[in-house]
Amino acid sequence: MKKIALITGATSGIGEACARRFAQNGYDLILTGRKPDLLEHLKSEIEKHLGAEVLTLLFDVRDAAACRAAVEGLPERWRAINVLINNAGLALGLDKEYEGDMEDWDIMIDTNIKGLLSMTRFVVPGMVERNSGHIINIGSVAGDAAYAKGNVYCATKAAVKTISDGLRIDLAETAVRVTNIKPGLVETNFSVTRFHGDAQRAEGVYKGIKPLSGDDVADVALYAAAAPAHVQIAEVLVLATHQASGSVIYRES
Ligand code: NDP
Ligand code: 8X3
Repeated sequence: MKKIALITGATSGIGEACARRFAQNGYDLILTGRKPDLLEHLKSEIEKHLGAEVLTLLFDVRDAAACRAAVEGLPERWRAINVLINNAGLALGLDKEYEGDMEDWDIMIDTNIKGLLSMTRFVVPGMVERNSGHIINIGSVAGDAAYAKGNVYCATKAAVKTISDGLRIDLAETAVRVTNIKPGLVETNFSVTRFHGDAQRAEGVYKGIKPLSGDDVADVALYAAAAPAHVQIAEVLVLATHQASGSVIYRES
């Protein structure tokens, strides 16, 4: 029986790259997202070309009841999840804290913190019962220290770090592992979303620097998952070579 990875937010960027990377390396996949066409397209492509079996689940991670129903409703064959990748997340806006959009704040907090917590709450008990499993949270360099106008997004990723650390403590008596991956600049749909669809402004974020790709982050996730059972990759900060921190980025002009 192949291992099973559940990936949230699999319809784009890092989540999509993790889907392909884990499929290439012997996992069957539970892929979750909000866009049915993209999910089904990814499922058929992976099943056809990468030989993995894929189950898709359509829900918004902000809806705790939907998260619960999705996990509790899994068919028997899919219940023993080996790896949970809490990837679904976003930044909205880049504004001074005292001028920020409060609706954007709610969406970031509800997705990046509460959505991740819901999935953890519903998937991890099964892992504890089986004394086997791995939770990989996609945090960010943004959680290490605030950067200008990053305020609430940075806070959500700082929360991901603390939530990962807390879970690792609570699971120390089990064989279940917890990894927090903290990428820097990754070229995905992230900045287009942050700037509410302004693709030109988003392009500027990656100007003069070769950013990471979703695949680069997926490689780190796979490395953590593939480590021997006694090795827990607790946290990884992964940056583009010309990025030194959330706010120090060297750009060629
Ligand atoms: P993308 O925008 O390319 O992908 C984000 C994915 O998350 C999409 O599939 C999106 O689906 C999904 N998603 C967002 N909100 C929800 C929700 N409420 N319910 C379900 N799915 C949701 O960005 P990335 O791949 O870059 O982002 C993935 C993760 O990586 C995020 O947690 C982000 O914070 C983190 N990260 C990104 C970095 C970067 O520079 N790109 C760096 C560090 C961390 P939909 O299209 O339906 O919104
Ligand atoms: C995404 C990385 O630095 O653009 O978490 O916020 S950053």
